[in-house]
Amino acid sequence: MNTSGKVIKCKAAVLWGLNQPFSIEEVEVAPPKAYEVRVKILVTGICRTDNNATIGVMPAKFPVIAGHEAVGIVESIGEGVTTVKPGDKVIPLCVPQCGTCFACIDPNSNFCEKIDITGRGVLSDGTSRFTCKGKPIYHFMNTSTFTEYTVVEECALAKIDAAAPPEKACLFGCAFTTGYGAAINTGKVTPGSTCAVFGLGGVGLSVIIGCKAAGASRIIGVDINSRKFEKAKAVGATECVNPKDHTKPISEVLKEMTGNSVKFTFEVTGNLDTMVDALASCHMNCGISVVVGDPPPSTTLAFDPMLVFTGRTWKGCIFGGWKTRNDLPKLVSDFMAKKFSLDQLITHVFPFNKIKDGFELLNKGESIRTILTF
Ligand code: PAD
Ligand code: ZN
Ligand code: ZN
Repeated sequence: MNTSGKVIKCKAAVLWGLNQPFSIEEVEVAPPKAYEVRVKILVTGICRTDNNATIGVMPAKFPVIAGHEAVGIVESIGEGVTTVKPGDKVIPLCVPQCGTCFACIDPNSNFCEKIDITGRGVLSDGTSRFTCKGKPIYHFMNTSTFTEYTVVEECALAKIDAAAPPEKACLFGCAFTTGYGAAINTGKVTPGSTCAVFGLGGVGLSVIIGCKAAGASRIIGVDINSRKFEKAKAVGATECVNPKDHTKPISEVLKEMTGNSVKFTFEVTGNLDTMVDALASCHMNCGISVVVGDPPPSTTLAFDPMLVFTGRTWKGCIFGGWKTRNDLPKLVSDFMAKKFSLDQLITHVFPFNKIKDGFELLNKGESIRTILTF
């Protein structure tokens, strides 16, 4: 049946309010307006950032359809859309690439002004394409993928190889791209170096894959959940350490383990204390520490300025620093050419209506990535 130009009724997981459970509802998805695209979602991953939205750590407007790590097929396009067509395999982009803003023009920046990390929850014309029970439902991070159909702006879509397997390629929509890019683009890990990665979830494991690809000779995984160590080692960690097993600060433990030679550290938990620990853990003069975990909103951080005065560099990145529309198709091609494997990152594959089980596993620390299929 040709659905182009018509409202589509489909299943979606709606969050009616903060700290409310995901509720599977029938929603109406309006056709795309100019420069917008309606996408049939095939699979979507569960990321910590989605959970953060449910508890107010990531800004969102409610009621909302969350989700941002997906692969879909273009169902229909709005007026003026030229870069994708119905049938194309695509990844919705929580970091768009409009191509015209300051960040898009600057070769070293990817923080496109079209990004929605402040919880605007609407498309460019100020409205939503979702309704449920007569109420408008807000979008999330330009993507909203916990639904069978979504509408996104053309600049928030990367067209990928039609042969890419959706249940793996969805990880390019967040976890892999973020972590791998943090190591390659932001940290610029050097061959033979020693790295420490704080937080061994889907994003942290992807940082390890990036450190390994960059030629790091020692990669130390740090996590308060020792059940994460096996996977970390499987993707390239040379050793792992649990701060809870030590009475000394973790920066001292790492210094002793390495003879004070940790050059790169990555914070991939989103905890303020860990951000300072990771900074303190890299070499006092030439160390580079990268903040990848989402900091809680409206918080400030106290730290000893001596940590940077002596020469450490403290950096952060959104979505691994990639220019998303340009770079994602190339990353997917590298994956198809078997330059890296994503198998270790996927621990569970569930049908979409088991979304609550997926979040429960995440919060119990029992999953890396759960992929939901439609
Ligand atoms: P996850 O919950 O799967 O993994 C986080 C890991 O951190 C878990 O294994 C925890 O046990 C571990 N952890 C928690 N507290 C500590 C601590 N104090 N010390 C050491 N380890 C700890 O999350 P994820 O991998 O999906 O995401 C990780 C972070 O990255 C999270 O904050 C998420 O919001 C953020 C993120 N940032 C971007 C970006 O563009 N910067 C993109 C995607 C996700
Ligand atoms: Zn832009
Ligand atoms: Zn994410």
